Amino acid sequence: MIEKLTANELTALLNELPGWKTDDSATSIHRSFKFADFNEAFGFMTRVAIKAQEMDHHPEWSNVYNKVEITLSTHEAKGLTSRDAKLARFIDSITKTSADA
Ligand code: H2B
Repeated sequence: MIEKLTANELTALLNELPGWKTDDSATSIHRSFKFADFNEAFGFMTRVAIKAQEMDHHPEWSNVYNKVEITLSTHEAKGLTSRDAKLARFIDSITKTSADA
């Protein structure tokens, strides 16, 4: 069973990835993205989907035209783990800051 991030690890992660915020119970992180149009949003989602499938770690997300909402959590651990950190880092690495909603 994968371990949850410690409080210190979570604080460090949020400092490293300032676009992401935790929910009140600190069991997930969330970020909103806004793209030029649906084509860009769906292209982004496709890249995230391929990575998620490779990692066997999947986002909760929604898309409305050019907006994408992503929540990351590790169901198996009922909280945040290094898998969420890795996927969030990947997502940020393929996203320009202008995609912040
Ligand atoms: N994604 C997320 N976010 N959390 C999980 O615990 C998880 C997953 N578990 N994707 C994986 C799939 C598991 O169900 C399969 C069987 O490996």
